[in-house]
Amino acid sequence: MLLDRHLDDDDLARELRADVRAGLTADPRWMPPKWFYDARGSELFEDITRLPEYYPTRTERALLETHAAAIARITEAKTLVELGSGSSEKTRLLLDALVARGTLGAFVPLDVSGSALAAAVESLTAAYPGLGIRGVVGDMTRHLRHLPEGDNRLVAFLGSTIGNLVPAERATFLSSLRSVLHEGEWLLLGADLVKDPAVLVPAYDDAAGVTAEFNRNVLHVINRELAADFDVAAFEHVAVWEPRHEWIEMRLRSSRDQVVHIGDLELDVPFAAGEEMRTEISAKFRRDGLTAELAAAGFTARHWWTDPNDWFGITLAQA
Ligand code: AVJ
Repeated sequence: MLLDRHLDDDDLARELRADVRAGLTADPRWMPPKWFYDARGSELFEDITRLPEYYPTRTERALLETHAAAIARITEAKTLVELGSGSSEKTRLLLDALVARGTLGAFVPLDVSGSALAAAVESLTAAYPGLGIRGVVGDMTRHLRHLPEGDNRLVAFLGSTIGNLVPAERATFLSSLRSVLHEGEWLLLGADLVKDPAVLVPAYDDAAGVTAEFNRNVLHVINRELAADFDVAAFEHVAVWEPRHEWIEMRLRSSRDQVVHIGDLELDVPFAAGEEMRTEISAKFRRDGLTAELAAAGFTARHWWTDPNDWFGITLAQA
């Protein structure tokens, strides 16, 4: 099994402690969304992608089904790199198109989760015996310089994961990605678009309550990893559209006055009744804004594909 590890469980444990200490002592309190995704959280996210209200995954998949052949023809990529690959399901559409085009020799998925990556590398190695597949365990905001060299690489960053970053973080991320690419190499970026809040908000506050469970899962993670005693049922799921920033904000609202003890940090965290902790931002984009952000980082947007509703966009940009 080919896996390069730049992050191990100790690194992740240290990062979680630092994030919990910083976020839970801040005003207002916050937690970064990366801690949603333990095994249970990853399962809940997979469930979210199948909810009737959650349109992004199926909309992006349909776009890739329609346009993967064009992406292969335009890029003629020899290496496909996927950032935050997770289960790599949508990746297969790109792999199939690039294999059919006859240019692809290698696939490099990068993810923070070593276990998810190992499973993906194993099943993809069986499905694509002709490809060199090498997983990189790492954080896409810190380990881009460890991506293998290759000529004519295509970096796929799908699912609108970029929406978890605030604008300044996006600028830093896109510039550092640009700096590891050679002129002419490619970025395929999937981005959820600004739309009616009557469509957006239910996508983050579904009727079945799956997103609420996903949101509260971060409290289970902190309880388990840091010997904390969050009463998970005493936190309510909140999803709001912030028009000023054009992002969805997920929060957890304390339903009563309570003090949470974080055992491993010897930290007591008071929550007032109604107090909200931010757990995720999910920014929504406009074509012009994205093109400008890409240009500021040194990318030229070459192609843009969207669905008939203009709900989700895929842009192909060149370094
Ligand atoms: C995986 C970050 C793209 O923001 O839509 C889904 C995560 N959060 N429902 C998103 C998520 C709540 C998702 N991303």
